[in-house]
Amino acid sequence: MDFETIQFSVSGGIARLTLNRPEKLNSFNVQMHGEIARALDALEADATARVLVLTGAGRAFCAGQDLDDRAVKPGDAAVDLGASLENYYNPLVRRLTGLKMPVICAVNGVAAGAGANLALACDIVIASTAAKFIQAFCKLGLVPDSGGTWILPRLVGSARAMALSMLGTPVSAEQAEAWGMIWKAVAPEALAGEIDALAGHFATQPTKGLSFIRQAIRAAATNSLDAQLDLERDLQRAAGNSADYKEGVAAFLAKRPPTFTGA
Ligand code: LHQ
Repeated sequence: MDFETIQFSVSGGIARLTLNRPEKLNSFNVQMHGEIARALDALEADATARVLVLTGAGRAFCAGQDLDDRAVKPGDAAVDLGASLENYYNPLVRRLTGLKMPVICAVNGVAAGAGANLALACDIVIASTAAKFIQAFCKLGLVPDSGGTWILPRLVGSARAMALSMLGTPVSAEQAEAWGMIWKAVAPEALAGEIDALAGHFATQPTKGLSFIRQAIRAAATNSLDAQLDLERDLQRAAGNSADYKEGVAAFLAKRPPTFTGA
């Protein structure tokens, strides 16, 4: 596929989407949103893909919205930032969180604004110790978006979410790990190896069961215990009908490694 602002590939069950505007710290413009949407269309249509890895090219992960983009730059014409969220960021977060496979984020460098919250919307976030997370919105008179006001308090609690959002204080990768904001912080030179190992693992795992797990954990943020018990029953029923469940049990009883197909 011909992309300019991203790189996208699927190989060996692993889909990789790399934000690729390094000179602008991989900030989002309309073209990049369009190209990501096309890549996600291709991903959803690709039955071989079993895990998505999201990362950034160059020294940054993503600096959020490109503040130089005509679609969001205050000028003579009125700009509707709500429309920008409605048309681009909200669909992106909805699609990423709704994918039927694990989504890993390799935060290779600074993640600011919508870039920070895009990373936090992923299932497993591993960050280089060269990275930091910045809720930069308050410095522009804006509100954290891309799900930031929803996910951040759930990850780090209201007190930290409020201060980080109102002050825009950078959070180091190590601090983010200590606070439970991300899964792990690793040395910059270890990031690619960690991500490859994790993606390679997921490419051989029961994809359907994993997608039910992410669905259940995400639903738990708003469900009552009663509703969650019902959801677990429904998802377990569906998981129990999967080929991978049969294979997992058969492999266990035969004392051999399972061969999961993702079905
Ligand atoms: C950039 C950007 C950038 C353009 C670095 N845009 N050029 C949603 C809906 C609609 C509208 C509004 O927003 C949103 C959501 C949002 O994401 S709002 C938040 C937008 N993002 C920010 O406010 C972050 C702005 N960037 C920064 O604060 C810094 O660049 C960080 C802390 C990310 C990195 O700092 P440094 O490592 O010191 O790099 P730098 O500032 O020197 O940036 C390098 C270049 O990248 C520089 O260009 P230049 O031509 O001077 O080399 C920057 O202008 C450019 N750049 N972020 N968002």
